[in-house]
This record gives sequence, C-alpha cells and structure tokens, in this order.
Amino acid sequence: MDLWYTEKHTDNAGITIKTTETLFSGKSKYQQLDIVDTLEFGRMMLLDGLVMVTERDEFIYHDMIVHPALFTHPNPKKVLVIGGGDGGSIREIMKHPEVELAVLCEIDGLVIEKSIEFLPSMAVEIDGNNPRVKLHVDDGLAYIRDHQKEFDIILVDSTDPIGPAVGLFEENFYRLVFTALKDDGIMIAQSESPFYHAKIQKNMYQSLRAVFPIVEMYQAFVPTYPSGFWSFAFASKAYHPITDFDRDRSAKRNFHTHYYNEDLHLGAFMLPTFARDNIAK
Ligand code: AG3
Repeated sequence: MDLWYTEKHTDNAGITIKTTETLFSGKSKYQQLDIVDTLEFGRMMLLDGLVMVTERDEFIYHDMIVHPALFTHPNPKKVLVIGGGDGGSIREIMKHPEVELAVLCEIDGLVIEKSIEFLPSMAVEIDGNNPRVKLHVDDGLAYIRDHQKEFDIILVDSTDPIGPAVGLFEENFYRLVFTALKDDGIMIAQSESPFYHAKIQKNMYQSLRAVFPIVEMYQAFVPTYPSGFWSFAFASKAYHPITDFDRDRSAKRNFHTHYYNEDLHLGAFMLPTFARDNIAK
C-alpha cells in the first residue's frame, strides 16, 4: 500500500512524500504524533501533521542548531535543549567533549518514548545510558523560570509557533532564557523559513533584539521543511558568531560533520537580500 502524504505549507502549496508504513500513530496530551516509513527519506516523524524530522535529512538541521554555537562559545560546559524530544540535538552536543552536562527539557514524554523506540539513530544519547545527559519532561517555560545564570548555551529546538510551541516565540520567553544563561551565554532558536514565514520572523527577531545585544540569523537547507530554506536565530550576550568564531578549533574538530564545517559556519550567516531586509533593525 502506497500513501502519498502532503504537508501543506500554505493554502496552495506543500510537500508530498510517499509513505510505505505507519509505525506509530497516537495522540498525547499535547499533540498528534505519527511516525511513518518512506522510501525517499527513511523514517519520518510528524507532530500535528507537520514534518519534524526524517532519517535522511535530519543531519542538516541538527548539525546547524548545535555546532555554530558550540564552536563560538570558548568553553561550553552546560547546555540546555528546549523541545528536541527526538534526541538529534543532544546527539550532536555529546560530540563536544568539553560539555559536562546536557539537559533535555521536552514537554511531551510520548515524543521521547517513541523516538527511542522508532528513531534510534537520533535518540542514541537519550536512552538513559549517558550520565552527561539529563531528561526533564516539562514545559520549557516553567523549567527556565527556576534556573538562573546556569547555562552556557540554550537551544530552542521547537515546532512551528502553533500548538504547544507558541510561547517559545515570545519576548517574555526570551527574557527568561536571557536570565537562565550565564553572563556570556548563547541562545539558538530554530526560526522558520525566510521564504514562507516572513511575518513570524519579523516579530521574532524584533523580540530577540529587545532582549539580547547580539542577534544574527543564519540559514541551512532542509529539504523536507517548508520551502527547504530554513533558518536559526543566534542570540548572544557576549560572543559574536563571526568575529568571536574560533575557526581553528572548528577545523580541528575530532568528529565528522556531514553538513557543518568551518567555512559554512561563516557562510551560513550571509543572507539573501529579501531575508536580510525583512529582519533588519
Ligand atoms: N523542529 C523544527 C520543525 C519545524 C518544521 N516545520 C514544519 N514542518 N512545518 C524539528 C525538531 C528536530 N529536532
């Protein structure tokens, strides 16, 4: 049985992927979770019908949400991931030996549970066997409210600003993140598609600039996300992603990255005019 699944990206366009098998389908307290198999992209996880990850292209997103910040900060010891229940971000963080502890704060325990079961290549480090990883099933907002000046880096690995993630795109949340970071801390947040989500981005970057002294956008190509042109916000208290980047440390990394590299670290911050104009100060 072949079933062509379409995620609509606008009222008039979307992405269609042939699926071969449903591995899990169920509703948590927060959202609909589906994990299906596909021929083109391997296993694919959807939340409320939106593509979150596929086995074939997740390396792009996870390299890019993690490595630019971890190679800019000179000594990241304590990292928090908000969202990211599939474990892909934690897997990449664990490649940095100087990280002593990574905390995963995911609101939906079902996402963690089913990722461990069906997406083992992503969930390798969140199965409870790594003492450098701590899991919290909790609302990210509630969690950071109780943590002050604690983290070197906070990654917001969220869904789109609908459903449980709405609050993660608001100025009030960025203020809490600022407080939860140490004095030289960095926040990275996935920041949607410059092509389709101009309005969301405009608001988001305006809110970030009201809170953080350094705010830059960088891009990555994620084939299964809306338009394929995806972005991340780099919001920082002290370190600038280009002028404070230690190119040598990045080039000498002792692990393989299939997308990120020391040249792309710089190139990713160069934006097309329409994307740059939309978030200009
Ligand atoms: N988080 C970003 C997903 C956004 C995709 N949006 C969409 N398909 N409309 C993915 C989580 C990966 N750890």
